[in-house]
Amino acid sequence: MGEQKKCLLDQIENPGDLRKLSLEDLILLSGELRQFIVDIVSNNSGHLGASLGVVELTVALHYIYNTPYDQIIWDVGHQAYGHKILTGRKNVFHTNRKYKGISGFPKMSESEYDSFGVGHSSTSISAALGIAVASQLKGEKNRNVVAVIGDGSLTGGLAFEGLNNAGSSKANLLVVLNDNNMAIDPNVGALNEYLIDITTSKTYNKVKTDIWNILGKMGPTQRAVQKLESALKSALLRHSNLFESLNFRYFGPVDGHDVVHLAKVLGDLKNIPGPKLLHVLTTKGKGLKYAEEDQTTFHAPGLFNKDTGEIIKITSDTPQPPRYQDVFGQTIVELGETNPKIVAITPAMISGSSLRPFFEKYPERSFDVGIAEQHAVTFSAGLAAQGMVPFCCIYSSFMQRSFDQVIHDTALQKLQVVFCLDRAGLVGDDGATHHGAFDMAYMRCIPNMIISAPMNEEELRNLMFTSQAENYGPFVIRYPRGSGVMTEWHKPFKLLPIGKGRMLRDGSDLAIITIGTVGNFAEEACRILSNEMIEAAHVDMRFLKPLDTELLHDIFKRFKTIITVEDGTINGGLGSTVLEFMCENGYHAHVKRLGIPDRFVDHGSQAQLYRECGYDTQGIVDAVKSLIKSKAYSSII
Ligand SMILES: Cc1ncc(C[n+]2csc(CCOP(=O)(O)OP(=O)(O)O)c2C)c(N)n1
Repeated sequence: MGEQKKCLLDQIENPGDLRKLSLEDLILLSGELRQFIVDIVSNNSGHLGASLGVVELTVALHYIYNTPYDQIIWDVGHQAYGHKILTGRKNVFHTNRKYKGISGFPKMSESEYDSFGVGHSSTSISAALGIAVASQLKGEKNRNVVAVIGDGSLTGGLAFEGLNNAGSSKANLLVVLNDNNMAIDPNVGALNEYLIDITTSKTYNKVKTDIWNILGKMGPTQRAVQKLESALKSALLRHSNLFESLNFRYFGPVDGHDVVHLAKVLGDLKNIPGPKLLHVLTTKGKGLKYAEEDQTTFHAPGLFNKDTGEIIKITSDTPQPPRYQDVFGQTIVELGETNPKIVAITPAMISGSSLRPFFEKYPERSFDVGIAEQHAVTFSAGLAAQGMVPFCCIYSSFMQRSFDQVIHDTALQKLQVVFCLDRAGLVGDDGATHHGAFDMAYMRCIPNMIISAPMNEEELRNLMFTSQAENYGPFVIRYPRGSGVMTEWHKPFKLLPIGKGRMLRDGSDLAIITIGTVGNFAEEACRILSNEMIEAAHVDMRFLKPLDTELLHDIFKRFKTIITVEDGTINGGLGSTVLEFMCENGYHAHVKRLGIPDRFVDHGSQAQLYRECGYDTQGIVDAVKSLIKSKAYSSII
């Protein structure tokens, strides 16, 4: 990117200022906006490539549409940094994804320009249709509604449910398909092939030229619309179009980096009623050579040197524990060697789940199914029905999409699917949409499920080993984002007894019951408390289901003060399970539950959020001390 004199962006407080610019100014502004994003994201981390790819589109949309009255609905929202900067958040953009700062995704409570909150993919068309229909019902005839969806997000079934519904409506809706041929990794599937075909097809390029010639000559009059339709119809005789067959008027493909042309096209489309789709071709990472060349890395690169593209890593002289996802990624390769039935399924998260080594070593046993979590689960269930052992790897929060597929297609038939839930618990800077808060609560109520959470890397390996050693039916292994605690983690596999926890430390004053990696906070808390002559026992449950009732009987017989700690919602999770056990078995104890409270937790670092929610080491120590001081403790002990 060449050096540009910065001036236009500084003048833009909101899209109203943008609309005062000339068409030609939009080119300069786009360059400045792109540079601004690079400057901040290289220093702050966050999503990069997607926002760089839609700079011109963002500028053109806000230039043409009367936002916030007109509504722009971004899909996923990781590409909306330019939108945020142009809609009054330029001066706070350096707080993006930081604790108490602005969110990395559009959020209705943050700005009137964020028409619909998002973070998970494939929602934009349905939401936009709802908004458009509501506008019709309210008699707001001149309101425009635009959904911007990537080719990756279009692979999600929900997007097609939206298209199907919108196509049969008369809603005044524009879907902008931002086609960069990428999800986080290269986009996959037949739809992707279709989009490549339509993009490179001579017929379509001819149609595109015909249409824009007509629009250019006639302007936005009814006559132009009619001519356009007849041009399209004759084009369709030559080449069927998926979107046209769903009753959308299809336009494009157009160059998504020609901001002047984009603005003209959007201006013309504004006057065409009904559901329309504009196919826009963009390059992910546009404008930064290294980001264009390595689009997967620069999807969300962390800190990087903006001049060289070098990723800045915090280095240390001493060996550091690995990330849980990498332990998972290496372990599934090892298991795949001895068990040829193991297959890996991911909904578009090969890199994010560290599955690349497995995909490279066993391509025939590896399936990237697109951003399609529901399908991923039922597809896995089908594989399991024929005796394969699917490791269905889905981030905890995205697994929420597949609730019925887990119940109806998997658990009801007691099929052996290993659900590997990465990013379980508070994930940090992605915030409320991405926290893996609910999986223990929503999995626990399903019969036949085994639900486990390792406390460290060695446990993760052993749980993975155990899950495939025998057919136990559906088997959840949840593990968090980030690094583990062990540097010596690569040990021979051990079979773990299903539904059995372990007493890690005995004590006399109270018991702390944990599940998963928060057990490490508890261990540390026990050490601190012991120095202050408070002896806490610590139990790591390992399994939320089946429950180790023998261990719990022992705990409730011996302790009258119990703290449960979990990296999940306290409603319906481990704490609730322990309370149910206590009531059902007639025990009487003071139980304090620590975990994610009954509210949506925003973004920040994981450490900041654990602190806020009060279940880090300090939170456990504080909870123990306040319990011991409380009347309940002395009356009950
Ligand atoms: C339901 C869901 N699954 C997975 C993700 C993780 N994810 C974030 S962005 C992304 C790729 C989106 O691709 P596309 O829509 O083409 O946008 P691009 O990044 O290419 O601009 C994925 C898989 C998500 N946000 N939501």
